[in-house]
Amino acid sequence: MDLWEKPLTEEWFDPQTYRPETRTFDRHAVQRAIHFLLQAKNPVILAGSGVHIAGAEEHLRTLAELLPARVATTPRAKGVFPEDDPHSLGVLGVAGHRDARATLLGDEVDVLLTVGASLNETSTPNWDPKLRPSKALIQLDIDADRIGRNYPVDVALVGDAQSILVELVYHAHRRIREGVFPASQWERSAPLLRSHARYSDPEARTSNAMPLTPQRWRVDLEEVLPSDAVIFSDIGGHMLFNIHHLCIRAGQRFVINLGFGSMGHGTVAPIGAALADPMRPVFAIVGDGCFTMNGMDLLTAAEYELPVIWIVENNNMHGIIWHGSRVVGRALESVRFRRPVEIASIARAMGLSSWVVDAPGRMQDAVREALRRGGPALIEVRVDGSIPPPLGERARSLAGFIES
Ligand SMILES: Cc1ncc(C[n+]2csc(CCOP(=O)(O)OP(=O)(O)O)c2C)c(N)n1
Ligand SMILES: [Mg+2]
Repeated sequence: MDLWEKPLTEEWFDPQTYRPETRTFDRHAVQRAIHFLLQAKNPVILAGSGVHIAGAEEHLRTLAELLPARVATTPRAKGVFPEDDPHSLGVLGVAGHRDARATLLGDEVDVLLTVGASLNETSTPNWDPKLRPSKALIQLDIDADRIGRNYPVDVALVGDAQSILVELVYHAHRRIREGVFPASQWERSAPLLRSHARYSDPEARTSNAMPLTPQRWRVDLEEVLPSDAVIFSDIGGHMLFNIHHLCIRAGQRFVINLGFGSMGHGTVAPIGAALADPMRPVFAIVGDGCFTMNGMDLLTAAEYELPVIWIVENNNMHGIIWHGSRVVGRALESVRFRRPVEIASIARAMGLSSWVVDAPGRMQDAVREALRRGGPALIEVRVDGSIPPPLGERARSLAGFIES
């Protein structure tokens, strides 16, 4: 105690004095990158979470429109480029979209620019060699040590994503003024699909089935998600459904903690977000497994009347483990709950407004009412747990590991 109570006489240093920010750029590298990008017939940008950290969303859009380039994001960066934009390929990697996969792993792409993406296992479909473009790979990263680590690069752009995108746009404009015409052919290709057909299971998105499909209520939710919403996802099958089936638009933000992927981040972190940015509507989409591991933290939100809206997808199981184990070959029955938990009642006992949604077309009213009331709220969605999340290639590749 006496130690803790002692006044400190330490001198504190401004972080800038010992952790300088990498805002510089290499002009020659920028010029080379623009040379390749303006010559590219099918330029593609793969945007990672560095775009968000640098606050470079607008700069990314400017460059993409200028060329034009088609843009995919990593799962973690979902939404840094608006997914309803005509140039959006969606997400590449775990639970990602057909357009991103077909384009980035196809043979059309001649120049690929990656921005703030570490090119890890989940975002590169297991370091697929087909990700390499035919003419040039341009890798932009603030950490020089990441460059060329997983794919050989033709142009390395070391630095902050915003600073370098500003330079890329500046130099592209200059070259265009000098008479160079961008060679991009994308405008002549068939436009990308934007309706339900864009997704891997379009029927489930419009299904009126009961029990409710995990896809359908997410489509319902999109109708009422505010244009500046921050949406947290926890870890599990619900995360895969979130990555695949929510369309994140300009102004919205999607957050997942894919680092160590610990259950609970998506349940608890939104409390911090609501404290940090009280003007933005904060949502959390979490599974019943994550919720029952960490849900007591809702008391903090109740205590401080923080307007977080939790949507708990209740499938009575650790769905990703059950479905994943079936793909790998042996269903783990122990991860299904024998007794269903009434999540909405837990929330009510803690002083939150709560609703149960168990039918198509009902999510909208629950969300509108939660937003109108303004305090912490929880919506329990009861879904058909037998519908597998979009595990896709990842499950097959994990299955491969086990066999070998
Ligand atoms: C702390 C922690 N324990 C275990 C895991 C492994 N794990 C990942 S997802 C998951 C189950 C998630 O269940 P739920 O929240 O109900 O999501 P669902 O898959 O059903 O959508 C488990 C056990 C983990 N990621 N973190
Ligand atoms: Mg579950």
